[in-house]
Amino acid sequence: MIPKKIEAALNDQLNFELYSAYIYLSMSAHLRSQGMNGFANWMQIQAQEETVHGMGMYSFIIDRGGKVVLKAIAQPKSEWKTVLAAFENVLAHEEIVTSRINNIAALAESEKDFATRNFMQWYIGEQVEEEANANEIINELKMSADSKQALLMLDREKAMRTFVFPIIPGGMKAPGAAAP
Ligand code: OFO
Repeated sequence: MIPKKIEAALNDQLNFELYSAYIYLSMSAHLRSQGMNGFANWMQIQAQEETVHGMGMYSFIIDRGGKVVLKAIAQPKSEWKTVLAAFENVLAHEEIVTSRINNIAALAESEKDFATRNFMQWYIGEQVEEEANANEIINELKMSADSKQALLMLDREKAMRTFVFPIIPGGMKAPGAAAP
């Protein structure tokens, strides 16, 4: 049985992951309105990944005998001055997510809930990747600061990103995956 404190923390983080999805979907919509369809594609895929991150927590809470309680998702911003500003927002947001994930892992340790501590390990690794990805794109955008042509090339490159279902040990199985 999952400790109540952990159940509450995971339900909060489930909400925050869906909020992340909402932010990135909003960025995607904004970027499309600016004709930046490649960056918009990148953000849309990011939103899909965040939904799976949230669903990982959804499945884990249930598998541990807890109850999922869905809360309201906060309204995200809908405008960013530049593509760079949007990606700086991504990085700032992911840094918040990292600290929340670390806090849950620390709580699981203090509660001696090693199943949750083990489950959180995937998210800890994922956050390293999330921050690195945002940093990389911020650097690319800064390097292309004065060149519309460079920005267009980056936009075309980001159009190539495709969705790969994240496999989270202990989380939701990929659609169509064989039952264990
Ligand atoms: Fe779920 O990693 Fe971003 O928020």
